[in-house]
Amino acid sequence: MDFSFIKKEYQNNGFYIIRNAIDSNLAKQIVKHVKWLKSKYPNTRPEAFHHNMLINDPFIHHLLENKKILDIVEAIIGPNIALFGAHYIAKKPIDGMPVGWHQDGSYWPLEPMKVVSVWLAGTHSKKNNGCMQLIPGTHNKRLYKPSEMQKMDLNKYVLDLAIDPRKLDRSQAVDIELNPGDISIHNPFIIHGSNSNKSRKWRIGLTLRYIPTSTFVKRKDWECVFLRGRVEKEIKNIYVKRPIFDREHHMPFDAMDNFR
Ligand SMILES: O=C(O)CCC(=O)C(=O)O
Repeated sequence: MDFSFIKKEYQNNGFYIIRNAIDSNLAKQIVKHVKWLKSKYPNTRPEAFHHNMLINDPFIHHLLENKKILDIVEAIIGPNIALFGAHYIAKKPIDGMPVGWHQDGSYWPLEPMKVVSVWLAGTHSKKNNGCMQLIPGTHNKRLYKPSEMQKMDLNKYVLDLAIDPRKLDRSQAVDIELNPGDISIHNPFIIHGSNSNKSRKWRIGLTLRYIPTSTFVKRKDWECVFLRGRVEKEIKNIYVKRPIFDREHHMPFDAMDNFR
């Protein structure tokens, strides 16, 4: 599908929402995956199901192979695509943790900072259960350095650094309200965050970070997934092998037979 129309909106606003990007059955399997990870890692909060727990998981690879999402990503970063980050930010009912205001690029060792984030909704993600909020236009500003940010308590916040909210015009923030299967995409410079989830319903999102294969991830032994186009031989990123489904170690899912 041709998603080239997205690029202009994305460039102007720093984000874009695509409704029904994946079908509702796949969105339900995202929720099931989070519950499965919760029993696999009982001592980890579900806001912290990070890259290392996901990168060799066949269900995640199944999602990453989704043609529509890759077409959307291609419209933004071009035809040679890899994933360098995956993270479930799954907020439990009643005490799901907030994400302080930040720009993703402040954290990332990318050369150059060419990257787009996809936020994929497994559940409804609304104002009342702590949806992502972002401040349009801030993608044209400079990146805050980690040294200019506040240290946050990881027992209370999802991320360990945040921009002092008094430095921001939060009256301009927009709520990125999504239904299961919708996605939003956002720019690494845009300032965003989210409130806690005090509602009685889960808020489950999967963030996926895509780079062109010409971007180098300058972090030792960091594993990426090559997804489309061609690998740039002179860029020494590490790409994982496609995993093989194994009932003992992986969640069963609809397309697991393709992973044998
Ligand atoms: O899931 C959230 O509430 C925040 C997401 C976020 O910070 C991101 O995807 O970069």
